[in-house]
Amino acid sequence: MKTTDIEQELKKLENIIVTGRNFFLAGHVNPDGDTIGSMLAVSSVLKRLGKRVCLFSNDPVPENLSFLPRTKTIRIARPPPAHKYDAAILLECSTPARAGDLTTVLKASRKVVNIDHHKTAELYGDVNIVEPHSSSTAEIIHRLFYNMNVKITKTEAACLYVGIVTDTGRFHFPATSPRTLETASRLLETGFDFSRINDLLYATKSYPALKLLGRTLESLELVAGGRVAFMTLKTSDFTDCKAATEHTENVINYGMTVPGVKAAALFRQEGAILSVTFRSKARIDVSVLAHALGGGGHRNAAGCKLHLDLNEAKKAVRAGLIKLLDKK
Ligand SMILES: [Mn+2]
Repeated sequence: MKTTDIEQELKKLENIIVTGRNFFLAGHVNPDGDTIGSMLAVSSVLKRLGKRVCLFSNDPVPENLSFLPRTKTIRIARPPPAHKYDAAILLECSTPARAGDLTTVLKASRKVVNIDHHKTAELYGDVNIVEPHSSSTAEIIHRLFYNMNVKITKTEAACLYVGIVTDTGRFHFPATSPRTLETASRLLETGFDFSRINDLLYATKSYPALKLLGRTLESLELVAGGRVAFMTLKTSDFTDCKAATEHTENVINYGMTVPGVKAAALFRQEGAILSVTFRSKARIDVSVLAHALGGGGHRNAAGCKLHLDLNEAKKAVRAGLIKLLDKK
């Protein structure tokens, strides 16, 4: 596992923030709550410090996160013209390509800062704040501001809370640490309405998302002697339900609720590409399999994209998962 001296790297970023004026900020493709929440919080703090910030996302902000403040300030799909940036900060991108095509922007930036909590992260930045023991990028960002003595606002706290609560599955996944809860506690001290946020995130489901959930559950199959749950979504499921990729978020966890299941895979047809999401319990490290198949992620949550047809993909994944399970 690659590690960096976090405190030292945070200090480097702090210096860049203090001395710089123009910043570029991007997250990964198909952004999630941690990416968007962290981006918005960093951008808000930088602006309060009198800096100019360009926010970029390759893909739109998912509908369930549209309640977050100032999501409209994120430039979608097309990277901006290459200004001279003092730094380009990439959030949760294991490689720069995870952010989309930023070649010109990165060339025009004096420093590249890589902030990530995935253990598959590569150390490509001039500054690499890679902390695989962090529950989320938001937790790392909070540490940055805390070290800098920046007092965060209610709104910024809400953004970071969204990052932590979504990445930890509501403080449920093993990556949740005492530090995670301490961070959440500090955020709550600002007095934002976390109960409303939890309602918006977890007690609200759109019609397409619910219909697609039905299809996903219907597709559930148990393999490897009941130790692995497979779920499949075909292109037609998306069109029938008028649903999109973002509506599949977290549905894989239903596969993990079956007693005896140790790992789950969700297969999702997206045109010619097949996206596979993995979940696993305890010490079963699905990131190893995801990595071997050209993807990445965490020990208990990972994914990859395959150029295989569904049956071939299932065979490969089944074999890979059985290998991991038998190692235990
Ligand atoms: Mn994250």
